[in-house]
Amino acid sequence: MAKKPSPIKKDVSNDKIQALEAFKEDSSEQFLTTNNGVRINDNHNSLKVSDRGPTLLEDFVLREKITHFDHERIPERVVHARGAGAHGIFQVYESLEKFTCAGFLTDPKRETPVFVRFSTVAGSRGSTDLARDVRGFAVKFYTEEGIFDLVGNNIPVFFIQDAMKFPDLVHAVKPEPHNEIPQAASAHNTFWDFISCTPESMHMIMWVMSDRAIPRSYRMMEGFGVHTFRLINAEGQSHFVKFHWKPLLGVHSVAWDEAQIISGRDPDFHRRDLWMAIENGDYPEWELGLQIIPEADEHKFDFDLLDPTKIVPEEMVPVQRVGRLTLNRNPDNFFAETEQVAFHVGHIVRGIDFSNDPLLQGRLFSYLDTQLTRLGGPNFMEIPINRPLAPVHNNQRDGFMRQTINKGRTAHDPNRIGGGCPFQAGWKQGGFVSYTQAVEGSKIRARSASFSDHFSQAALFFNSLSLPEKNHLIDALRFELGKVEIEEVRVRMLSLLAQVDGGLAASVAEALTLDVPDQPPRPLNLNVGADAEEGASEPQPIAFDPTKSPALSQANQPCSPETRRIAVLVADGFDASDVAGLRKVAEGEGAMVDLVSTRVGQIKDSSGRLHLASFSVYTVDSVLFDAVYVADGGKSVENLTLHINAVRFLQNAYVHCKSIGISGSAVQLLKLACPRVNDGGEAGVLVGLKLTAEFVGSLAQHRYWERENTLKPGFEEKPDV
Ligand code: HDD
Repeated sequence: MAKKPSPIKKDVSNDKIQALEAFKEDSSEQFLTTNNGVRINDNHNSLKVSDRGPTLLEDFVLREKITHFDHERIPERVVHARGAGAHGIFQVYESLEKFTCAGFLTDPKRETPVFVRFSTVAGSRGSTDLARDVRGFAVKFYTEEGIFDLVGNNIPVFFIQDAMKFPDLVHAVKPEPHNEIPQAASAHNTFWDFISCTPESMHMIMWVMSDRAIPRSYRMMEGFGVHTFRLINAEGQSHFVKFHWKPLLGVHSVAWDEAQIISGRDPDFHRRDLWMAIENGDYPEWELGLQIIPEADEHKFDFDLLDPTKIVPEEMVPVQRVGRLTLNRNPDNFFAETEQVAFHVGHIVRGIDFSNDPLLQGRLFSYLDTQLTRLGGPNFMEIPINRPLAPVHNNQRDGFMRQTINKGRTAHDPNRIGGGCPFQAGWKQGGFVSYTQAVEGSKIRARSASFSDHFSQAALFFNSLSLPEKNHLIDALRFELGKVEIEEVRVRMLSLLAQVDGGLAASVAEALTLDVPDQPPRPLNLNVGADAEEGASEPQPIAFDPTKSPALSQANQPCSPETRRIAVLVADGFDASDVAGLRKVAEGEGAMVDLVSTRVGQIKDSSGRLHLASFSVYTVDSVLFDAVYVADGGKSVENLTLHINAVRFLQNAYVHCKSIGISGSAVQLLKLACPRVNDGGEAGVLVGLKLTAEFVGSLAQHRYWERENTLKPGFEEKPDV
């Protein structure tokens, strides 16, 4: 199963591209027209009675233009409003027919077109990409047997166990209702009030406070289907499955301070990064991973497979990499494609089926329902980006903006007039048949006791992190709870954190000048209905599992200099041969080099030759790059030292633990920017001459987090209290 076919060819023209082509409009060398196709003679002046007189109601050109403009906006998504999308293809390595009959997972020759949309959850459409937040990772497969949407996130668990709580969760994290503050941030009272009353969210909170919530790039995120699904083979047999996306570039994150600066410098950082990578031909790639669990093993875990706040640790059930997703084409039009794309967990194809996860079951209602408001009616599936490639035949008719012209006089089933068409399809004819599962029980509002351990996997996650990652998580909690004004909420959170890890709770408490309560008050158990019997859903004893899962730490991720951006600081008088040497090595390794100077435009090297600086220290900051190299050249360096922005550029790169190359005389700038660094350098700071190869090599580590110890006192790993 692990065998890979030869790399997928990059510029596939596929059926979906052809299908979209029919709807595209290109106005080059065309006359301007009204929507009726009438050529417009003056697009600048409305029709008036004399040139200073009133405008005439008759002006159909003006009225059409303004009317259309007045209605250009549609409601943004209630969550995941901010996003970016791209087209691509998916191809399975080897047939998975043992487990599923889905064509796109059984035919290794088939290239299935996909559209992927990445998003943040809480912010509005215009909010920053770098908010601390979960990232949506939604994949639409246009398979030959219909559309399959894998509507996942970059975090494998969720805040809540039952869809019933979703509106409350979202109301809590969104800006507070009285003053609509803050935008795209969870660091506020209502969010933490909700969380402090919701112990089931503690595992998710660990992930959201970790570096996973501030990715370096969409291209460097894992994706997860979250819920347990089913795979169904041609014999109708079922296996449970967890879906994963594994980025070939590895999982990497920025620093929180950096994220906040990026939010000001370039709120479109992730969107731009995805766009540029595809334009440059650096197509982002992920492998589809499956954790397959035989039905017979359903109850062999110490958690419930139906509980969306739990992972199946990769060390328990390995992730088999079964295929590859390549994003190779940017949309032509953001609104038509990325904004109008409608994902739905209920878009499923034969060979895949649902589990009884109560969160998933609620989602099955929500996604279809939301599109009716967002896209204005039941015909949203006819919008080009949402149309399946598989032919559509049914008796659904009419509604707002109907595109299809259905022929014939029958729109009912059964019928004799239309010859009984369209027919139902049996299983052997490719019909979708829901998996036959025996179900028995009383009608009750309840949650299974097997869902009640809220802390073991939160602890597993925390324990599995490297020391810098733990520090980042603690700092994130200090930041978030530091913004909470209500002491009771902070104290309740400390109680919950203490049940994850005593050292963690103590470190957070220190920054809040609070004590961790000795006897954590029993968390308000809002899982229980008002009439439930006292103690009826008392949590199970907490089975603390100290085992580490190395797969959870980003410290164990692949990394390479590929597609990384190096800022080369130069000013008039720089040493061009130094920069040329760096460029050669860097580009050879797949990295990108940009000259950043004290102004944009032409600058002179030491021999008077002109070079183009695309950026200046006044238009960008080092937060927008992966590494900084300060080129040699006495005059150039002296010039840079006069600009506080150049000094801060280098200082930020140091503070954010990036690779730094200091060539020859550039040490003067280093001394100014980072007085604490000695000439011998330190982790990730290379000082000297002819160190280009070493410097480019150092990019492969992504970050030198150990430098953080020089910036402030850090977290010490202590035994649990
Ligand atoms: Fe959701 C959008 C992912 C729980 C209701 N969700 C949405 C998107 C993603 C997710 C990636 C954006 C899709 C796009 O790019 O257009 N949602 C998740 C995951 C969840 C989850 C991984 C838990 C495992 N969601 C969830 C629940 C509900 C919703 C429990 C409601 C009961 N989600 C929605 C929604 C959205 C949505 C309101 C907003 C816009 C849309 O659907 O199309 O229906």
